[in-house]
Amino acid sequence: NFDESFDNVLIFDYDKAYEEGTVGAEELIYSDGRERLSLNGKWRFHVDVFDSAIRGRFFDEVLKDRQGRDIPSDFSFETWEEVEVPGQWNTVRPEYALYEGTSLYLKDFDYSTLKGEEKVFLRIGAANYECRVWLNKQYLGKHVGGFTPFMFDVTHQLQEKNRLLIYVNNTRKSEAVPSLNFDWFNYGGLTRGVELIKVPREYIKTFKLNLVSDNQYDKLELQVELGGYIGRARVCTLSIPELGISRELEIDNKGKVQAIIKAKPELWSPDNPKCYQVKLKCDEDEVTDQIGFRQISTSGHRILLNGKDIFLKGLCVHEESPLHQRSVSEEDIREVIREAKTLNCNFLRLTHYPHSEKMSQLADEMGIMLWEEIPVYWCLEFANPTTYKNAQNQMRELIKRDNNRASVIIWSIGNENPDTEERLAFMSGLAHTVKEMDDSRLVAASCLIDLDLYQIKDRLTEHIDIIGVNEYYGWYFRDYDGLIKILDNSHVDKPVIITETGAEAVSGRHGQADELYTEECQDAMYQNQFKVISKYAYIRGITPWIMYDHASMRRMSTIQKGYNLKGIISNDRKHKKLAYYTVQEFYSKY
Ligand code: GCB
Repeated sequence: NFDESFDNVLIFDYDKAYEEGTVGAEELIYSDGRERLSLNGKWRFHVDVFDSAIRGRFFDEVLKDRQGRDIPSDFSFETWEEVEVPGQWNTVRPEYALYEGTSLYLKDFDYSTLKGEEKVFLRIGAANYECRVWLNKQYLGKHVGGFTPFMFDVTHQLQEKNRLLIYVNNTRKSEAVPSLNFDWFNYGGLTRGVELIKVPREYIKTFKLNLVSDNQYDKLELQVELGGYIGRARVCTLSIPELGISRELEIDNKGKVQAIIKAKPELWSPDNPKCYQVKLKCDEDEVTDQIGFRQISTSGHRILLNGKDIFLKGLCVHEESPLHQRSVSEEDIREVIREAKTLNCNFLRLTHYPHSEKMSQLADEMGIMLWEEIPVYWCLEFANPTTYKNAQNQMRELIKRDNNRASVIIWSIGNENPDTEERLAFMSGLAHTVKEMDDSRLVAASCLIDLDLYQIKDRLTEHIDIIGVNEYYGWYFRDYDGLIKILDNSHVDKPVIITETGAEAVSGRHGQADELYTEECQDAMYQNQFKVISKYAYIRGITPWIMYDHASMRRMSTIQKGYNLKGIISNDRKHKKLAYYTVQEFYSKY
């Protein structure tokens, strides 16, 4: 059978390579200062429900049988439709709105051939969910996980005329992260940008610069790792002109730099989002970035930013444009942050997966603290080692991407997961991974309440710095007595953030406060919640659910009509519900 023989070759070999970490595992710090070629814009596109293109080896372009004889084919790339990258296929045509499966993207582009010993990486900002890539008919590898960037070294595949073919499949799977059931829209496709990045033979692979942890304010810690290291570069130069820093630092024989540099930067905070122009040069490679410096820590029930007690005044937000798209523009993101600041927020919880890197860059610039999360959401196959590896990989890719962003103060390892032995091992493992990679931020998760004992109770809390609590008193539970009982009964030794609370309101629907789905009902819930929550000193932040109404495939129902309506602003961002003003006023008092 033609189809099956190719399935075996393709699926078996590539999965094994992925398992061994030999494909899709390239790493390169993302920053300005390098030669890049954007491949964004118009691509050709083909929905492929039965994977015919892969089975039929479209990427070979000439179809042959096993004996090498031509076989008739009925396809031509020229006839594929045109789509925009970044984007999602769901908005291309009404027929694709709820499509979950395979699609193929094709881009032809020219590249001037490499003269010296440079390397070129192909970087895909995000592809939801599984992605396989061919360049000039050669298979580069696959990536799993819909929200983090990944790279391939394409130095040897690049030609003057190039054809890039990308398979993206957003089928929900039990073993995936997230798994089968989640409350947001499963957009499919190349949802973030695609580009080529050129680097010299020895290049800066990773670099991290932050204030030395342990609440010190006069020392920076620099960690650099070079890629392709052959011992040519002996030193790298760090410059931060505004701090009068220009330091040559020695590279060790493994191509690494670890240095402590005396400096007393002005501290970053939402009120003073001070960032410094930083340049790092190693031989021929040079990267530049805007970096802010701050300390974040906890002490008992308190959260300390630069040593000072803060209350996190936030909101949850999904990544979705007002046009019902996952791919968001810079202006869309600026609008979110501006709106949050108008609401007197100093914090946003980016749910439930990594948002675009543009968000954390702009949060640095505009001054808002962030909670970043991976989609370890509800039930996963916690006992499945492949699922763990996948979640861990998504966490690592996110940390590597944003480790120089001052705005990111919390890494969240998950949301509302059942308290089983397998889940505890899985998530405490993730907490450990985070701590190992980054001691300059806090680890959190939205944990569990025991509804029999009326207590915040979750074994995971031992492994994290901040306890998130999602509770929907006033909505899923209509009264507030339970909430008061829980908060009275809970003896936590760490700061708690109410990471979710909310109620549904159809934008513009009015009625009595006890009439469900009206703005008055939603608003009453907010007023009651704030009254209760503000009495508990161990609660050090709130991020109600949610800033904007958002699309969700599991809410195809009478009133919700495909949307989670708990936004305090409508999905098109045009209408502010009554609760908006209650949040704004409450936060103005802190
Ligand atoms: C939750 C989830 C969130 C949902 C929300 C809701 O607990 O964490 O993803 O959208 O409740 O509206 O039910």
